[in-house]
Amino acid sequence: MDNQSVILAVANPPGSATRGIVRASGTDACRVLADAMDSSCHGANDVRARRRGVHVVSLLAPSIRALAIVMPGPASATGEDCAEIHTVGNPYVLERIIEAVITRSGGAARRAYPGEFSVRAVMSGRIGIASAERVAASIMAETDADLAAASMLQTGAVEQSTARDADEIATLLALVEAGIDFTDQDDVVAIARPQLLRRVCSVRDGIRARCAVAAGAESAQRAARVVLTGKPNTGKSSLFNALLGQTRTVESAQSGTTRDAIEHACTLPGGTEVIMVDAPGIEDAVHEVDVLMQARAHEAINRADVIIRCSAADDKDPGAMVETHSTTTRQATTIYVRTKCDIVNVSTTTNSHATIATSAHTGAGIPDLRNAIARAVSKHGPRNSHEFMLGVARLALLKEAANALDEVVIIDAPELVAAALRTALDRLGEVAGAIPPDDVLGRLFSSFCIGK
Ligand SMILES: Nc1nc2c(ncn2[C@@H]2O[C@H](COP(=O)(O)OP(=O)(O)OP(=O)(O)O)[C@@H](O)[C@H]2O)c(=O)[nH]1
Ligand SMILES: [Mg+2]
Repeated sequence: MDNQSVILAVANPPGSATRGIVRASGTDACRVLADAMDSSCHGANDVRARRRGVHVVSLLAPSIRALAIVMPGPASATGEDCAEIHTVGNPYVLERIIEAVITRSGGAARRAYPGEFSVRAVMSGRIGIASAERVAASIMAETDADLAAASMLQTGAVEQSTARDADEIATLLALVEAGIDFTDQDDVVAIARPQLLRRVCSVRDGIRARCAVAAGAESAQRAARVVLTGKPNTGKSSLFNALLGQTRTVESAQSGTTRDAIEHACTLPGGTEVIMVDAPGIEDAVHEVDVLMQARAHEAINRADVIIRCSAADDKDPGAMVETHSTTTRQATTIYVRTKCDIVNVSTTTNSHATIATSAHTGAGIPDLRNAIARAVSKHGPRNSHEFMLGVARLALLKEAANALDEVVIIDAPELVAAALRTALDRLGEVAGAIPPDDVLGRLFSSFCIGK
């Protein structure tokens, strides 16, 4: 990753806003921005001189007045010189500013990659890898539960246990190296291989166990996706709105009203938050748009943790829909629901499965359905096992450490054993606080958005 260029990005969310921000970071950030300003304006000289503070400037292209905020390094978010241009929140104007700055920079500036501002903050030691993971998790959060999980990413438990592992591996490495260096001296005894293997395997198994707990905690923390599905016009959207307690999606007597998967966070009894998804009705695709709708519906079903299969109370052949859905690839829990039960009374037990009778119009059965979803979601595991919450970067580092320790078990030559132990020690050291190498950072920061 190139650390020399000045990186630029729009730092506010996509779309129009009252104010817009172009963010720059890099050793030459102030000079590069000043070159895109009218130098007869005092503010441009303050920016060029890296003077901390807010300066009024005139941009050359487009020719508008703006505020420039200068935050010289190392006391800045990235540790480098940072500067921001605050102006009108028009995406077109912000893009023009970035283009103009890059063009005038003579190759010194470029657009930032996703997460690159945070990469630089980690590289310069301004934030630790755990904080960066927390930023990544916060960016991707869809619910309050996701945000809470993001905040748990920095409990320190992982660092402490990893520091203990690193300590043990450092001891073993010292013993192995002593064996290599002093084989001719009687009073230095290298560690016996069985003892070495026992201690290495103990550390490795501990690491793997923590990785497994972390993976479990991650999936437990992720809000479950609850997808409503069934034939067109079954009353899925009406049920979706009834479950949410607000009208979020269009209901209509016309078949095929819902054309896209619509998502909304929903809090269930007991406080569990889920992502409720209203999907297009399942039917044979005739027109081009039907193909797209069916693709959206199947995509939603395939990502579901809980599937609510809806069939209308007056549907003479509700089983047909059940067959259509048998291609689901994930292990989702299915809840069978009869809709529109205010029109016709239905039996809620069939030979194969229990069914919940509902009516979006009268509200009958909605509390039962909400309870059933909460029960189904709770099957996905405890949602508070976040002591060992890990982000993707630290998880990858720990896995690499465990893999290196696997090598110790299968190779015999002391030099190679020492090299593998050193690799494991480096990875563990990175988790316990040191700076991780570029490739691991790349894995983490590819999940960021530009400007973060
Ligand atoms: N009587 C009665 N009518 C309902 C109920 N739920 C939905 N409807 C009616 O059924 C029709 C279809 O409702 P929607 O919720 O749009 O059905 P949908 O399954 O989302 O339909 P598509 O999006 O086209 O697949 C509308 O006219 C609703 O008013 C209900 O509980 N009782
Ligand atoms: Mg609908």
